[in-house]
Amino acid sequence: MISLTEVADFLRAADDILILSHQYPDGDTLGSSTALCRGLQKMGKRVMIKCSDPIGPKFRYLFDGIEQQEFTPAVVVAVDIAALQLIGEPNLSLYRGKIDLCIDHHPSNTCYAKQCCIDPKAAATCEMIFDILNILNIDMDSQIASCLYTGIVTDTGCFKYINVTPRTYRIAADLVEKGAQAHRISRAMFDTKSRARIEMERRVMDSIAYYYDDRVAVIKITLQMIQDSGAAEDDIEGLASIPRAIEGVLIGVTIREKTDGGFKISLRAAPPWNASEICAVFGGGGHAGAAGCTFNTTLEDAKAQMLAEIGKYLDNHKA
Ligand SMILES: [Mn+2]
Repeated sequence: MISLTEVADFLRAADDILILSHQYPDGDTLGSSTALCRGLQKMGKRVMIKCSDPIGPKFRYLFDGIEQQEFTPAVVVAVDIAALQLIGEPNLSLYRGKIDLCIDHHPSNTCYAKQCCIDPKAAATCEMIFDILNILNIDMDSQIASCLYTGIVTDTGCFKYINVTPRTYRIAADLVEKGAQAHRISRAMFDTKSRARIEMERRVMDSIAYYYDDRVAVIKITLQMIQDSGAAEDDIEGLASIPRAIEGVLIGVTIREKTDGGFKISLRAAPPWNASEICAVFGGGGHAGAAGCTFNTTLEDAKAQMLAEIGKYLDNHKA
Protein backbone atom coordinates (compact mmCIF):
# COMPACT_ATOMS: atom_id res chain seq x y z
CA MET A 1 0.00 0.00 0.00
CA ILE A 2 1.38 3.42 -0.93
CA SER A 3 0.38 6.93 0.16
CA LEU A 4 -1.12 9.69 -1.97
CA THR A 5 2.25 11.46 -1.89
CA GLU A 6 3.93 8.33 -3.23
CA VAL A 7 1.28 8.13 -5.95
CA ALA A 8 2.07 11.73 -6.88
CA ASP A 9 5.81 10.94 -6.95
CA PHE A 10 5.16 7.91 -9.15
CA LEU A 11 3.00 9.88 -11.60
CA ARG A 12 5.47 12.79 -11.70
CA ALA A 13 8.15 10.41 -12.93
CA ALA A 14 5.83 8.61 -15.38
CA ASP A 15 4.89 9.27 -19.01
CA ASP A 16 2.84 7.57 -21.73
CA ILE A 17 0.18 6.75 -19.16
CA LEU A 18 -2.91 4.64 -19.79
CA ILE A 19 -5.78 5.16 -17.35
CA LEU A 20 -8.33 2.33 -17.04
CA SER A 21 -11.97 2.82 -15.98
CA HIS A 22 -14.14 -0.09 -14.87
CA GLN A 23 -16.78 -1.81 -17.03
CA TYR A 24 -20.35 -0.46 -16.81
CA PRO A 25 -18.63 2.89 -16.13
CA ASP A 26 -20.12 5.22 -13.51
CA GLY A 27 -19.52 8.85 -12.60
CA ASP A 28 -16.70 8.11 -10.21
CA THR A 29 -14.53 5.91 -12.42
CA LEU A 30 -15.04 8.32 -15.37
CA GLY A 31 -14.71 11.49 -13.28
CA SER A 32 -11.48 10.15 -11.76
CA SER A 33 -10.10 9.07 -15.15
CA THR A 34 -10.89 12.31 -16.95
CA ALA A 35 -9.70 14.58 -14.10
CA LEU A 36 -6.44 12.66 -13.77
CA CYS A 37 -5.98 12.62 -17.55
CA ARG A 38 -6.53 16.39 -17.80
CA GLY A 39 -4.15 17.07 -14.90
CA LEU A 40 -1.36 14.87 -16.24
CA GLN A 41 -1.75 16.28 -19.76
CA LYS A 42 -1.30 19.75 -18.24
CA MET A 43 2.07 18.48 -17.00
CA GLY A 44 2.95 17.74 -20.63
CA LYS A 45 2.51 13.97 -20.40
CA ARG A 46 0.91 11.70 -22.99
CA VAL A 47 -2.20 10.17 -21.44
CA MET A 48 -5.15 8.14 -22.69
CA ILE A 49 -8.22 6.63 -21.08
CA LYS A 50 -9.71 3.22 -21.89
CA CYS A 51 -12.94 1.63 -20.76
CA SER A 52 -14.16 -1.81 -21.84
CA ASP A 53 -17.72 -0.52 -22.28
CA PRO A 54 -19.06 2.43 -24.29
CA ILE A 55 -19.49 5.75 -22.44
CA GLY A 56 -23.17 6.66 -21.96
CA PRO A 57 -24.36 9.99 -23.41
CA LYS A 58 -24.89 11.52 -19.95
CA PHE A 59 -21.16 11.19 -19.18
CA ARG A 60 -19.83 12.52 -22.49
CA TYR A 61 -19.24 16.05 -21.14
CA LEU A 62 -16.50 14.65 -18.91
CA PHE A 63 -14.44 14.09 -22.06
CA ASP A 64 -15.06 17.53 -23.65
CA GLY A 65 -11.79 18.92 -24.95
CA ILE A 66 -9.70 15.89 -23.98
CA GLU A 67 -7.45 14.81 -26.79
CA GLN A 68 -7.21 11.04 -26.66
CA GLN A 69 -3.61 10.37 -27.63
CA GLU A 70 -2.57 7.07 -29.20
CA PHE A 71 0.66 5.47 -28.02
CA THR A 72 2.03 2.30 -26.49
CA PRO A 73 1.52 2.77 -22.76
CA ALA A 74 4.56 2.64 -20.49
CA VAL A 75 2.46 2.91 -17.34
CA VAL A 76 -1.05 1.57 -16.63
CA VAL A 77 -3.18 3.09 -13.86
CA ALA A 78 -6.55 1.66 -12.72
CA VAL A 79 -8.96 4.08 -11.02
CA ASP A 80 -12.01 3.14 -8.91
CA ILE A 81 -11.62 -0.54 -9.87
CA ALA A 82 -12.10 -2.83 -6.84
CA ALA A 83 -11.11 -6.10 -8.52
CA LEU A 84 -9.35 -7.22 -11.69
CA GLN A 85 -12.46 -8.78 -13.28
CA LEU A 86 -14.26 -5.43 -13.05
CA ILE A 87 -11.99 -4.12 -15.81
CA GLY A 88 -14.06 -6.25 -18.17
CA GLU A 89 -13.16 -7.40 -21.66
CA PRO A 90 -11.30 -6.55 -23.86
CA ASN A 91 -9.11 -4.52 -21.49
CA LEU A 92 -8.80 -7.27 -18.89
CA SER A 93 -7.04 -9.61 -21.35
CA LEU A 94 -4.94 -6.76 -22.72
CA TYR A 95 -3.65 -5.43 -19.38
CA ARG A 96 -3.89 -8.27 -16.86
CA GLY A 97 -0.57 -8.45 -14.99
CA LYS A 98 0.48 -5.08 -16.44
CA ILE A 99 -1.27 -2.72 -14.05
CA ASP A 100 1.32 -0.59 -12.30
CA LEU A 101 -0.90 1.43 -10.00
CA CYS A 102 -4.39 1.18 -8.56
CA ILE A 103 -6.10 4.19 -6.96
CA ASP A 104 -9.37 3.22 -5.29
CA HIS A 105 -11.70 3.67 -2.30
CA HIS A 106 -13.50 0.30 -2.19
CA PRO A 107 -12.81 -1.50 1.12
CA SER A 108 -13.03 -4.80 -0.80
CA ASN A 109 -10.17 -3.84 -3.16
CA THR A 110 -8.08 -6.94 -3.86
CA CYS A 111 -4.84 -5.02 -4.48
CA TYR A 112 -4.24 -6.59 -7.89
CA ALA A 113 -1.78 -3.94 -9.14
CA LYS A 114 1.98 -3.66 -8.58
CA GLN A 115 1.29 -0.69 -6.29
CA CYS A 116 -2.00 0.14 -4.61
CA CYS A 117 -3.32 3.24 -2.93
CA ILE A 118 -6.64 2.46 -1.23
CA ASP A 119 -8.58 4.79 1.04
CA PRO A 120 -11.90 3.26 2.16
CA LYS A 121 -12.71 6.48 4.04
CA ALA A 122 -12.91 8.43 0.80
CA ALA A 123 -16.53 8.74 -0.36
CA ALA A 124 -15.35 8.62 -3.97
CA THR A 125 -12.09 7.89 -5.77
CA CYS A 126 -12.47 11.47 -7.01
CA GLU A 127 -11.68 12.68 -3.46
CA MET A 128 -8.32 10.89 -3.76
CA ILE A 129 -7.66 12.29 -7.25
CA PHE A 130 -8.42 15.76 -5.85
CA ASP A 131 -5.62 15.27 -3.30
CA ILE A 132 -3.20 13.82 -5.86
CA LEU A 133 -3.71 16.73 -8.29
CA ASN A 134 -3.16 19.18 -5.41
CA ILE A 135 0.06 17.43 -4.35
CA LEU A 136 1.19 17.64 -7.99
CA ASN A 137 0.43 21.38 -7.88
CA ILE A 138 -1.80 21.17 -10.92
CA ASP A 139 -3.90 24.21 -11.67
CA MET A 140 -7.44 22.91 -11.18
CA ASP A 141 -9.55 24.51 -13.90
CA SER A 142 -13.34 24.40 -14.09
CA GLN A 143 -13.34 21.29 -16.29
CA ILE A 144 -11.21 19.28 -13.88
CA ALA A 145 -13.41 20.57 -11.04
CA SER A 146 -16.56 19.42 -12.85
CA CYS A 147 -15.09 15.95 -13.49
CA LEU A 148 -14.19 15.51 -9.81
CA TYR A 149 -17.51 16.90 -8.64
CA THR A 150 -19.31 14.39 -10.86
CA GLY A 151 -17.60 11.45 -9.18
CA ILE A 152 -18.33 12.77 -5.70
CA VAL A 153 -21.96 13.61 -6.40
CA THR A 154 -22.68 10.23 -8.04
CA ASP A 155 -20.91 8.02 -5.50
CA THR A 156 -22.70 9.80 -2.62
CA GLY A 157 -26.14 9.74 -4.27
CA CYS A 158 -26.09 13.55 -4.27
CA PHE A 159 -24.62 13.74 -0.73
CA LYS A 160 -27.26 11.38 0.67
CA TYR A 161 -25.33 8.19 1.45
CA ILE A 162 -23.64 7.15 4.68
CA ASN A 163 -20.17 7.52 3.09
CA VAL A 164 -20.39 11.35 3.11
CA THR A 165 -17.92 12.99 5.51
CA PRO A 166 -17.24 16.63 6.43
CA ARG A 167 -14.27 16.37 4.08
CA THR A 168 -16.58 15.39 1.21
CA TYR A 169 -18.44 18.70 1.60
CA ARG A 170 -15.18 20.66 1.94
CA ILE A 171 -13.79 19.17 -1.26
CA ALA A 172 -17.11 19.75 -3.02
CA ALA A 173 -17.13 23.39 -1.86
CA ASP A 174 -13.57 23.81 -3.11
CA LEU A 175 -14.56 22.34 -6.50
CA VAL A 176 -17.56 24.68 -6.80
CA GLU A 177 -15.22 27.58 -6.03
CA LYS A 178 -12.99 26.39 -8.89
CA GLY A 179 -15.94 26.44 -11.27
CA ALA A 180 -17.56 22.99 -11.05
CA GLN A 181 -21.03 23.20 -12.62
CA ALA A 182 -22.74 21.71 -9.56
CA HIS A 183 -26.30 22.51 -10.52
CA ARG A 184 -25.98 21.26 -14.08
CA ILE A 185 -24.16 18.10 -13.02
CA SER A 186 -26.78 17.21 -10.39
CA ARG A 187 -29.57 17.78 -12.85
CA ALA A 188 -27.88 15.62 -15.51
CA MET A 189 -27.06 12.84 -13.03
CA PHE A 190 -30.25 12.74 -10.94
CA ASP A 191 -33.08 14.74 -12.46
CA THR A 192 -32.82 13.69 -16.08
CA LYS A 193 -34.18 10.36 -17.31
CA SER A 194 -34.37 8.97 -20.81
CA ARG A 195 -37.84 8.60 -22.24
CA ALA A 196 -37.25 4.82 -22.40
CA ARG A 197 -36.50 4.89 -18.66
CA ILE A 198 -39.75 6.69 -17.88
CA GLU A 199 -41.66 4.25 -20.12
CA MET A 200 -39.98 1.41 -18.26
CA GLU A 201 -40.88 2.93 -14.88
CA ARG A 202 -44.49 3.36 -16.00
CA ARG A 203 -44.74 -0.36 -16.77
CA VAL A 204 -42.89 -1.41 -13.63
CA MET A 205 -45.15 0.75 -11.42
CA ASP A 206 -48.15 -0.82 -13.09
CA SER A 207 -46.89 -4.27 -12.10
CA ILE A 208 -46.60 -3.55 -8.35
CA ALA A 209 -48.36 -6.13 -6.16
CA TYR A 210 -48.48 -6.30 -2.35
CA TYR A 211 -48.32 -9.31 -0.04
CA TYR A 212 -48.23 -10.11 3.68
CA ASP A 213 -50.20 -7.09 4.89
CA ASP A 214 -48.35 -4.81 2.46
CA ARG A 215 -45.00 -5.58 4.07
CA VAL A 216 -43.74 -7.09 0.81
CA ALA A 217 -44.01 -5.44 -2.62
CA VAL A 218 -43.23 -7.22 -5.89
CA ILE A 219 -42.46 -5.74 -9.31
CA LYS A 220 -41.90 -7.43 -12.65
CA ILE A 221 -39.50 -6.67 -15.48
CA THR A 222 -40.27 -8.82 -18.51
CA LEU A 223 -38.52 -8.94 -21.89
CA GLN A 224 -41.78 -7.70 -23.41
CA MET A 225 -41.76 -4.62 -21.15
CA ILE A 226 -38.14 -3.92 -22.08
CA GLN A 227 -38.95 -4.23 -25.76
CA ASP A 228 -42.11 -2.12 -25.56
CA SER A 229 -40.34 0.73 -23.73
CA GLY A 230 -37.21 0.58 -25.88
CA ALA A 231 -35.09 0.37 -22.72
CA ALA A 232 -31.35 -0.31 -22.74
CA GLU A 233 -29.54 -1.86 -19.76
CA ASP A 234 -28.86 1.68 -18.49
CA ASP A 235 -32.61 2.34 -18.35
CA ILE A 236 -33.23 -0.69 -16.15
CA GLU A 237 -30.49 -0.06 -13.60
CA GLY A 238 -31.80 0.78 -10.14
CA LEU A 239 -35.43 -0.13 -10.82
CA ALA A 240 -35.11 -2.81 -8.12
CA SER A 241 -35.05 -0.07 -5.49
CA ILE A 242 -38.62 0.99 -6.34
CA PRO A 243 -40.62 -1.52 -4.23
CA ARG A 244 -38.44 -1.07 -1.14
CA ALA A 245 -38.97 2.69 -1.31
CA ILE A 246 -42.72 2.29 -0.66
CA GLU A 247 -43.72 3.34 2.86
CA GLY A 248 -44.33 0.32 5.09
CA VAL A 249 -42.67 -2.17 2.75
CA LEU A 250 -39.98 -4.21 4.51
CA ILE A 251 -38.83 -6.36 1.63
CA GLY A 252 -38.88 -5.31 -2.02
CA VAL A 253 -38.88 -8.01 -4.69
CA THR A 254 -37.98 -7.55 -8.35
CA ILE A 255 -38.55 -10.42 -10.76
CA ARG A 256 -36.67 -9.96 -14.00
CA GLU A 257 -36.98 -12.21 -17.01
CA LYS A 258 -33.61 -13.28 -18.41
CA THR A 259 -32.85 -13.43 -22.12
CA ASP A 260 -31.69 -17.05 -21.84
CA GLY A 261 -34.91 -18.17 -20.10
CA GLY A 262 -35.57 -18.22 -16.39
CA PHE A 263 -35.82 -15.33 -13.97
CA LYS A 264 -33.57 -13.36 -11.71
CA ILE A 265 -35.06 -12.21 -8.43
CA SER A 266 -33.51 -9.22 -6.64
CA LEU A 267 -34.40 -8.55 -3.02
CA ARG A 268 -34.03 -5.27 -1.17
CA ALA A 269 -34.40 -5.04 2.59
CA ALA A 270 -33.64 -2.63 5.42
CA PRO A 271 -32.24 -3.72 8.80
CA PRO A 272 -33.02 -5.94 10.68
CA TRP A 273 -34.26 -7.87 7.65
CA ASN A 274 -31.56 -9.61 5.66
CA ALA A 275 -32.08 -10.08 1.93
CA SER A 276 -29.06 -12.33 1.45
CA GLU A 277 -30.32 -14.87 4.04
CA ILE A 278 -33.50 -15.34 2.01
CA CYS A 279 -31.69 -15.54 -1.34
CA ALA A 280 -29.20 -18.05 0.11
CA VAL A 281 -32.07 -20.56 0.40
CA PHE A 282 -32.16 -20.55 -3.42
CA GLY A 283 -28.38 -20.65 -3.87
CA GLY A 284 -28.04 -16.89 -4.33
CA GLY A 285 -26.30 -14.25 -2.25
CA GLY A 286 -25.31 -10.61 -1.86
CA HIS A 287 -25.49 -8.17 1.02
CA ALA A 288 -28.00 -7.78 3.85
CA GLY A 289 -29.55 -4.82 2.03
CA ALA A 290 -29.47 -6.16 -1.52
CA ALA A 291 -29.26 -9.74 -2.73
CA GLY A 292 -30.33 -11.91 -5.65
CA CYS A 293 -30.88 -15.43 -6.94
CA THR A 294 -32.03 -17.09 -10.14
CA PHE A 295 -34.86 -19.50 -11.01
CA ASN A 296 -35.11 -21.73 -14.05
CA THR A 297 -38.86 -21.98 -14.02
CA THR A 298 -41.93 -19.91 -14.93
CA LEU A 299 -42.47 -16.44 -13.55
CA GLU A 300 -45.47 -17.52 -11.48
CA ASP A 301 -43.58 -20.45 -10.01
CA ALA A 302 -40.47 -18.37 -9.20
CA LYS A 303 -42.65 -15.75 -7.55
CA ALA A 304 -44.59 -18.36 -5.53
CA GLN A 305 -41.40 -20.00 -4.28
CA MET A 306 -39.86 -16.69 -3.27
CA LEU A 307 -43.02 -15.40 -1.57
CA ALA A 308 -43.35 -18.64 0.40
CA GLU A 309 -39.79 -18.27 1.65
CA ILE A 310 -40.29 -14.60 2.53
CA GLY A 311 -43.45 -15.55 4.45
CA LYS A 312 -41.50 -18.09 6.51
CA TYR A 313 -38.74 -15.54 7.08
CA LEU A 314 -41.14 -12.86 8.29
CA ASP A 315 -42.78 -15.36 10.66
CA ASN A 316 -39.40 -16.27 12.13
CA HIS A 317 -38.07 -12.72 12.41
CA LYS A 318 -40.50 -10.52 14.26
CA ALA A 319 -39.00 -7.07 14.59
MN1 LIG B 1 -16.30 4.91 -6.65
